Amino acid sequence: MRKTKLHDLVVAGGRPAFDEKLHVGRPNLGDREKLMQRLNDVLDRRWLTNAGRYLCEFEQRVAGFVNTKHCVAMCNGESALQIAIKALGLKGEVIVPAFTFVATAHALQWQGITPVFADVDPVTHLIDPASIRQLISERTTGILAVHLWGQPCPFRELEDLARAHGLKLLFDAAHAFGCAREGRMIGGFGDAEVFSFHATKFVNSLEGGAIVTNNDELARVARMMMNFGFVGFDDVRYVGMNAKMNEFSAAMGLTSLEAMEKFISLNERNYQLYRKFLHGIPGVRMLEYRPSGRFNYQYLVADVAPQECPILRDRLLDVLWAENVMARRYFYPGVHRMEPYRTLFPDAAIRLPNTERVCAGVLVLPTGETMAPEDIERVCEIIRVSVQSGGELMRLLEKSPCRVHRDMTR
Ligand code: T4K
Repeated sequence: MRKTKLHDLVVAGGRPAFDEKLHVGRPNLGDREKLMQRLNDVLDRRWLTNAGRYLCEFEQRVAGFVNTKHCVAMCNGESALQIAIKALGLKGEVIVPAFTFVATAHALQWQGITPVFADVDPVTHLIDPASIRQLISERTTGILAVHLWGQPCPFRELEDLARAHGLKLLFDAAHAFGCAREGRMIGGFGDAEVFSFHATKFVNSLEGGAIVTNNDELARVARMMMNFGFVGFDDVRYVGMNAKMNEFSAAMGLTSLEAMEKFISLNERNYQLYRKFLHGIPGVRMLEYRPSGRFNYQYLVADVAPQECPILRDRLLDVLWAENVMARRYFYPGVHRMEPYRTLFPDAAIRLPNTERVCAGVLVLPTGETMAPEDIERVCEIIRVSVQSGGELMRLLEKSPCRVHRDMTR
């Protein structure tokens, strides 16, 4: 159903714009037939996991694509982060952005390392080197920066800071596969970088992650750690864990990799359509990407500015969910406001003003291969009508609050 006026909206008595839910992380699938061939081959050969053929091919292709000496693929991005952190020998305190997915901080806290939260740039949402500088202490052993939304971090400043203070530099590149800055692919920065290939990522292996690095020793240690610490059949040298990627995941990862360029161009098309259809709506803007980079556009990030937009971001989310548009307010309320960090650092918000502001404004919109151009136009119509109806809509929502974003049904 098209939306042109307040009473067309579900919250004002209309019918939903979409019969089916539109999701932010709807997986891209790639060539199904090729995937099925690979899965059958895995079953025929009865080699299901533990350094299988598809895993080795996936690692080689990822390393070749991002131009690093090593790729160590694992069962998910958070495990890969944990192993990278351990293999790098981080301890004490590590500086991380407060505006990220909670896995970034958990990967440290899980092994008794204190995440120290830095603020972010209010425009790019990336970690702010000036904030990091103020947080470096005698206990700091590293910086764990995040290429948020696939935008490369300010790597020169971060490399200078790490060098000047003798710190390790690790990048959480969960959002940034296929991205580049100034001609350098994400993957080769710092001591190591970590990708996620979770189902919701534009290249996915169902669940999956990887450490990429040019450091031979780091790759060797990481490979042991993710296989219980084994070197040979009977020789264990480290406290390891089981973080191996299985063959079905690797088969999916390869199939997804082969369709990557198609996914990027669809995501970019979707991004440009959102920009076009949201243009001129007061206080609602799409994230702008720097011209010098290559991006995967897998997260379509809008910002709803409270001073300019007559409707609050959270009320807009209520309206969208009622229409079956499952937009997300990633990464609300900020890692520093989640447990255990909220209790450990009750005053953190005071020195994170940009994080607080960004958390209150971000709205991530559905994209991926299942979104047709007319779907995007209709999502934007809902936003336009909501903003145009501003005060009246806010009063209506106050009378019959419809906090649908708390309903997690799929
Ligand atoms: N670092 C950063 C910066 C990250 O963003 C992440 C993960 C990590 C590290 C850790 O990497 P992994 O260990 O996950 O490999 C999702 C993803 O689970 C997570 O991978 C991702 N970041 C995060 C940003 O988003 P949730 O809790 O929002 O997922 P969920 O289940 O609500 O799904 C998101 C949307 O996708 C929903 O609208 C439903 C839809 N969906 C999801 C799945 C799994 C589908 O349509 N189909 C599906 O199969 O965390």
